[in-house]
Amino acid sequence: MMTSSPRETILQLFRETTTGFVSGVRISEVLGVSRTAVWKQITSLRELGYQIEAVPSRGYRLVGSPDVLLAEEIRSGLDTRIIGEDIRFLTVTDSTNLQASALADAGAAEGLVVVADRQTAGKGRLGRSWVSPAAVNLYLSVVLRPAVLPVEAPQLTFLSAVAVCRAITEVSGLQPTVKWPNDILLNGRKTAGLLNEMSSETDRVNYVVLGIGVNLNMTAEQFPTLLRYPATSLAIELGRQVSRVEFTRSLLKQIDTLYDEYLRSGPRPVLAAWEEHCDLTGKSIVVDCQSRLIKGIMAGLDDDGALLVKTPSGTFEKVLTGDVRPVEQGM
Ligand code: BT5
Repeated sequence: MMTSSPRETILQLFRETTTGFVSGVRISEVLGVSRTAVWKQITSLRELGYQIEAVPSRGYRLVGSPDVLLAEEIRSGLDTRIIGEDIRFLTVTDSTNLQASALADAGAAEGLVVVADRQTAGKGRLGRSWVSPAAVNLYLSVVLRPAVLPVEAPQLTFLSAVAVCRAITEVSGLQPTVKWPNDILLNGRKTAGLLNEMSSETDRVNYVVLGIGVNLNMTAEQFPTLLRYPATSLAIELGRQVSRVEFTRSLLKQIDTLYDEYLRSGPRPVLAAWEEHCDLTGKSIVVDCQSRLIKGIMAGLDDDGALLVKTPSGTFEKVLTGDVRPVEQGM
């Protein structure tokens, strides 16, 4: 069962009221605390940016809510089975992946979500970093404990990618594309990155952390000048801000649905959904594998998430790591 914090309960009472007002007496009855304790909770909500009026003899009225990724905001109306029963919001942290891994090592249950307003050491792949300014984006990690072999765990990267694409479309109407293995693009520019990390033994996964960074309301000035790929945010593409809370709720719902499907039907439906979002499927590509270049037609994904490239001689090459780019006309 989910347990509600006093703040969460008060926000719920505001949501349920038909008159707009919730009396102090009612809050103190529901929480089972004194009127002074109620006042302290109202003050703490105000400090977070909630605008709450106190009207004598009528009670409290909520007149404005901030777009803060508080667990109670995300959970409100979140209809999921596994994901998000336990949500930890951190105003600032090093990396949500590090925090989620530490909690998973300490025994956290499947479905735990760690979300931060800002990261000081946001991680990309291969020791790279993820730019994570405050108040604009989403930095989130989910702990899963699937009963799969360690070699199968990379399939979950594609699950996160499809979930992010669907959440973007649900919240903004935009149609993202994916780039193997872990990028989500809008108009060819990177708008989200994924970093899945795993703890495993030889033949079993202890846990997987799905790390997801989405540029939601970041402005062009907030991007560093030197990035590996051109980057963008939903707000830049849309010309308006999006609600971080609404996006997060949509994302968790999508992850929940896809994970349920993954557990019941295996990886194929998720991999097929990813292939549908990939605009390079069937096109000529070059894969830079550091030591060599592979040229061919992008054929799709193998069951373990490896990239399949059909070479000019008709054979299939299976690529586990590399950087994909389209073959430009005239090359
Ligand atoms: C990724 O790495 O794309 C994985 C990013 C995962 C970030 C999330 S945030 C929540 C969770 N907690 C963490 O600590 N991490 C995860 P990679 O493919 O290696 O791309 C990193 C490269 O993208 C950097 O070297 C930059 O060039 C560029 N980059 C950095 N920050 C960016 C941003 N906010 N938007 C677009 N590109 C960025």
